[in-house]
Amino acid sequence: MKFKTKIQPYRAAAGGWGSLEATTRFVFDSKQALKNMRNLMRMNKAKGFDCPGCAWGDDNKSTFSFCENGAKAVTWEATRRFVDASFFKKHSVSALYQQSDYFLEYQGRLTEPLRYNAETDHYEAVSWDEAFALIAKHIKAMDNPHQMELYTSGRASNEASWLYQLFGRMNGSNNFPDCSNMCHEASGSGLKRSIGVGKGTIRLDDFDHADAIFVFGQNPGTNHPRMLHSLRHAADHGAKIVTFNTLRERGLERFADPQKPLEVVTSKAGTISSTYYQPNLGGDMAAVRGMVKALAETHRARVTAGEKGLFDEAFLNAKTQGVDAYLAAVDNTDWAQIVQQSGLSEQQLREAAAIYQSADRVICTWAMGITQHKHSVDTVREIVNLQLLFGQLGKKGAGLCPVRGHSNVQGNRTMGIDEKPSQAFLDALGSHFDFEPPRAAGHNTVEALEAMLRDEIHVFIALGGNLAAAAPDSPRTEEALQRCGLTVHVSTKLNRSHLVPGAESLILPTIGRTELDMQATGSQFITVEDSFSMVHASEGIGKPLATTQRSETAIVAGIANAVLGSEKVDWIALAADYNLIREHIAATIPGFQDFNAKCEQPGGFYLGNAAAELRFNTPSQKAEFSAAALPVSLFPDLGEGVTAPFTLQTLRSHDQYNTTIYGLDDRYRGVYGQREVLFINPEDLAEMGMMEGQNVDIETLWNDGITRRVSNFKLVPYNIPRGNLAAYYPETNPLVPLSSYGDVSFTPTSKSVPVKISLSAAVVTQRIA
Ligand SMILES: Nc1nc2c(c(=O)[nH]1)N[C@H]1C(S)=C(S)[C@@H](COP(=O)(O)OP(=O)(O)OC[C@H]3O[C@@H](n4cnc5c(=O)[nH]c(N)nc54)[C@H](O)[C@@H]3O)O[C@H]1N2
Ligand SMILES: Nc1nc2c(c(=O)[nH]1)N[C@H]1C(S)=C(S)[C@@H](COP(=O)(O)OP(=O)(O)OC[C@H]3O[C@@H](n4cnc5c(=O)[nH]c(N)nc54)[C@H](O)[C@@H]3O)O[C@H]1N2
Ligand SMILES: [Mo]
Repeated sequence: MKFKTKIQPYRAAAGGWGSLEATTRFVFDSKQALKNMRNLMRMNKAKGFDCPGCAWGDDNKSTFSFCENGAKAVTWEATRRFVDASFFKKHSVSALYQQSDYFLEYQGRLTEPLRYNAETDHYEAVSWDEAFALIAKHIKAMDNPHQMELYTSGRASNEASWLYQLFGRMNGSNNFPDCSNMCHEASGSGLKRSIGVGKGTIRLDDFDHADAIFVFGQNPGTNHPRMLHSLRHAADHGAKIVTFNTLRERGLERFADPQKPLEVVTSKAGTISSTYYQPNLGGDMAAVRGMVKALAETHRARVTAGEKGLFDEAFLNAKTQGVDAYLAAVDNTDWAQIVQQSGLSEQQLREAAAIYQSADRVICTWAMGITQHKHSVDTVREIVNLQLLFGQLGKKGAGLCPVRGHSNVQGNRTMGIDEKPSQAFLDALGSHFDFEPPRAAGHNTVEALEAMLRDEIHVFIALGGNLAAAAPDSPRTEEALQRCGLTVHVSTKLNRSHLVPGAESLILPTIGRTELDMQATGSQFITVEDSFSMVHASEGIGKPLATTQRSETAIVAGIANAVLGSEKVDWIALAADYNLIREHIAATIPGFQDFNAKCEQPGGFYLGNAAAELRFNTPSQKAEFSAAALPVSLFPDLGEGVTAPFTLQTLRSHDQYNTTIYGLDDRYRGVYGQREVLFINPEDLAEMGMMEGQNVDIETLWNDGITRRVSNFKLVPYNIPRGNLAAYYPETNPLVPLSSYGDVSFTPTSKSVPVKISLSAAVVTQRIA
């Protein structure tokens, strides 16, 4: 495939014509325009399916609750192109491995179960029963239950993921690595420690009541487009939107609502951010601390003058603990360190503090720019500290909002996809099913890969996702998968993970969320949970491409039945009627009483959040301040005299869904027809004696002697702080060391990789010639 490449800054607002155009192009390109349009219109409505795009909530009010990128997610699933055994007859696994992720994705839907033949290096057709029998054979041959890893990607439904965790635990292990480990883990860990619950405290309509919204480290224009409606609406009503983002992101600057035709026609775009700060990568903890330092100063000055202070003393006294130690830590942090680490001036941070202080109700939102660093848990807790000082919990229009990634990643955790489950949950599961669940903590994603590399893991099963491309340190991750005795992928589309098989490997084709899920007792719906703890039903409508595809729930049941039999759990009966699964969920997971009845409520039901009601499930039963010091460095000792000239973040383009590459454009950043680009500050470019458009190699500086390099990335000057770089994931995953992960969270540090760059060999030769 050949693409026309160009770099051309995008001058229009986000949304608007650009996204209407792009949406219609995607809808019509996929050759089943009518069916797609019908799908889009039913997305996120009371009846219909939940958008598989992101985990943003839905108000069920507007007629067309879809966005450009949701449209892509849906149309991509609805393709008529397919991959079956005859496709693999033509292509060996090693030949396919040479192809791009875009090529793999473009081949279409997987339609029949396939088994890898190591002798011929081709996948071949296998029956479902043979596939389940093969899995059972491998699992029964393990020396102990901890030799299996059950990976989950956040699109799996509540029903499928609950059944999956039950299977894993009945088989004896808590090894449940999942995509969340690479994503919002720091939010869960940080929030749990600070406020006792690892989820956001606000509801969607809180955005209508906020006076200020602080948006840290996220790019909603691309990754949560429906969030722009909430931000735009809030801004129109006078709320201040303050953005902290290393890059200038178009979607955070201006937004024309594509669902308001007048706005599009008149190009009347609304301003989103009233103030935009560009901290250094990893500089947000310092930035928030700087704000608090300024606020504490004002607070004390007022109190000394006999006036009412800034902080909410009543809230602090009644509901929190540790404020004095925290403020002492703030006093101990000097401005020089704050300015150096945040990359923002004292004046900018005082200005941000002034906006914060003038708002009665404040929401703080964040995503990967906060969670994929070494000190992410401390950074999340620093944001909580700020909010606690002002009592910004338990009131309308205020609170904490980690904006989740995958559409049901929050639900998966609620259902028990958790390598460190609570003892109470295990007790409930054990007594309901009369078995003794494993008590020891299992592996997260990094630990799972490490164990695989040590040859401690025999069976790897993935309920969705694409671990080979999503995990860091690609060559080591691929080797980890290849070292397994059996790898099993429950997937909708061909991806990189299928091409690094274990000694034996299976691809099990599943139907997607948009498709009709017909089981023995009739058509089934599933449920999901959004970022705002709303659980609702989702029912597909499209006819599956092949009768040989099965639902995720049926596949999990098939595996469990083959391994464990039906003595304790009649897995096959559960897969025949998902209501039965929901009855078990109701009996084992808090908040799900009368689950089946509640699914009838239009828009779903709210799970509740104790912290939002000022009940804190922490050791002190209060919200706990964290008094962590700012990190001394984001990197380990890189060797004598070695310092990293650049810090690289790896992020998403506009035309991708994680490792799924829809197209090669990144419209809002002005990149077309290519993905191997490196965003760099123009002054850094000049200082390096390099020019726009030249190709460079990027090499990681690390302390383990391993060379990590990617080549031929085109330099694109961009509005980004000096010393910071940005390039797309997953192309740059080979640069992220597996041993570089967040403290406590174990999340790979995808947003801070120490690197150096040099002109690529081809260019150097050209120059010499
Ligand atoms: N269309 C689409 N939608 C998606 C996804 C997708 O791939 N495509 N992925 C889904 C998933 S799983 C997730 S987790 C979310 C991801 O949503 P995002 O978190 O928005 O994803 P990223 O592209 O990684 O963008 C990170 C943003 O944070 C900024 N940033 C990076 N480091 C820092 C930092 O240290 N400080 C600050 N202040 N800013 C920083 C970057 O400049 C960038 O704007 O989106 C979900 N929705
Ligand atoms: N360098 C770097 N690495 C990162 C990140 C980063 O910002 N930078 N982000 C991290 C984040 S936030 C995340 S969440 C992870 C994502 O990690 P994963 O969730 O593992 O990856 P995805 O790309 O979302 O998975 C895509 C695959 O899922 C399958 N799939 C799609 N829909 C369905 C379905 O309905 N059912 C089933 N069974 N399968 C389906 C398809 O086969 C598709 O190829 O990546 C992480 N990796
Ligand atoms: Mo994510």
